[in-house]
Amino acid sequence: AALPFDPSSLAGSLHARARLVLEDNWQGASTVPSRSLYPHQWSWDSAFVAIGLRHLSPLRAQTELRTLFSAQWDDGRIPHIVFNPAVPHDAYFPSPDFWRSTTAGRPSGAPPAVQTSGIVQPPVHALAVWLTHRADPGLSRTNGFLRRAYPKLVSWHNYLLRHRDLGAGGLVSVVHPWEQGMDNSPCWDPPLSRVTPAPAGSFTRADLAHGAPEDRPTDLDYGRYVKLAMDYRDRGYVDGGGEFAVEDPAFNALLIASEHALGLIETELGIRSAARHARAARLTRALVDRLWDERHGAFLCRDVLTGELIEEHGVASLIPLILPALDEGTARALVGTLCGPRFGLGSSTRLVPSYDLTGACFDPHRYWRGPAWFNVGWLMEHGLRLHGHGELAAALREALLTTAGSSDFAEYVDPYTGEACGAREFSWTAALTLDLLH
Ligand code: 9WN
Repeated sequence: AALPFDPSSLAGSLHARARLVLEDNWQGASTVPSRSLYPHQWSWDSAFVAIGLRHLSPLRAQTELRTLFSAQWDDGRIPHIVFNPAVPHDAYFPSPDFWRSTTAGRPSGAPPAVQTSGIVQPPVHALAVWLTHRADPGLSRTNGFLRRAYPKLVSWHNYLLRHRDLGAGGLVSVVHPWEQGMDNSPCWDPPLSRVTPAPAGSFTRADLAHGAPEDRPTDLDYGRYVKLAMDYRDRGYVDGGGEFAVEDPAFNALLIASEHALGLIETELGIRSAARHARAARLTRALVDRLWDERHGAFLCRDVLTGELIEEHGVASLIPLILPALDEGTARALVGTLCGPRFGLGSSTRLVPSYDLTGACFDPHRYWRGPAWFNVGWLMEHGLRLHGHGELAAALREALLTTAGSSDFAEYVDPYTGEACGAREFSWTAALTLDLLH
């Protein structure tokens, strides 16, 4: 009889290469996104990494997440960066002395023993915890992984829902473009245009030592990122009152998906989960009520400070396709947009661009203004399968795997040609490749 296919048995295979990337980027208790460009632990990167790592070592995936959770603040926030004290300060900007999480009276209950940033990233963690638990439920029961992660996830989601509903409409706002994770998306251009940038000479970027300037955000973008982060820090990381607050469809959709995962975790732990699923349903309704744009068949971002929807189509507008409770009409419209001229899937592109191909700001190489990213592709592949578009999902999966291999696990790629951009041997590209192979 034929043996079951074991992808790891092929030396030099995509599986073996992806595994090597994760081994090289492992620091002993967590994984760096890239050894050159991002030499610390990042929040949503670690969640995606755990999703792949669980196929190699469920214990290591658990450790990845536990390390991140040990940097959680008393108010529940999970910081977007956990700094490695062994890495020189000038290796990444902004460094710990910019964020000052352990000084200035431990703002908002930042942990005393580890240095972190003060902003957050998309809440993919409950999903990652649930999938990591499922990879080896026996181990997780024996070492209490799920039981110990649960209260941390609850307080993380409560932080977002209690402190970040800045638009008072039941959704979470991000207060910095880095929080949403798609740093220089053209969706941020209108709200950012109101922010006076920090003077160019007042900080030194470290990213340009490792990345081509035409693939990265501009100096003007950075000036504004710095100004917003400094103001937040100087307010003691207290929410409300800042110059930037945006309700984003991807951030909120990931929160909803993670609320459902938290419901599954509760059932597994013998805790009633009805309230959790009801909250996810409420959030889904708020997402549709506040951000759905019928005319374009896409979700949009809402600028909370003006109350206006932002008329730019970043790929975040499609990510709610991952939600099982999305009604079929909305899901169909999203798939239409994904395959239409703005994103071109299956006609002009084989991967999902990060921004509208027809948009005035489209640039196939500049970071989140056009290139295709693998975490986005992975999410869209799931969404397509979930809503019954198996053929499209299979073609996207194939394209993601081929391009991950040919680009040496690039951070992002030209959505037309698959040409590698940014860092190579990027952790979530390798991790999600492994997940797609299993
Ligand atoms: C700022 C680590 C992170 C990702 C983000 C990506 C990029 C950082 C940067 O790298 O952002 O957080 O310095 O550009 O945009 O999504 O988590 O991989």
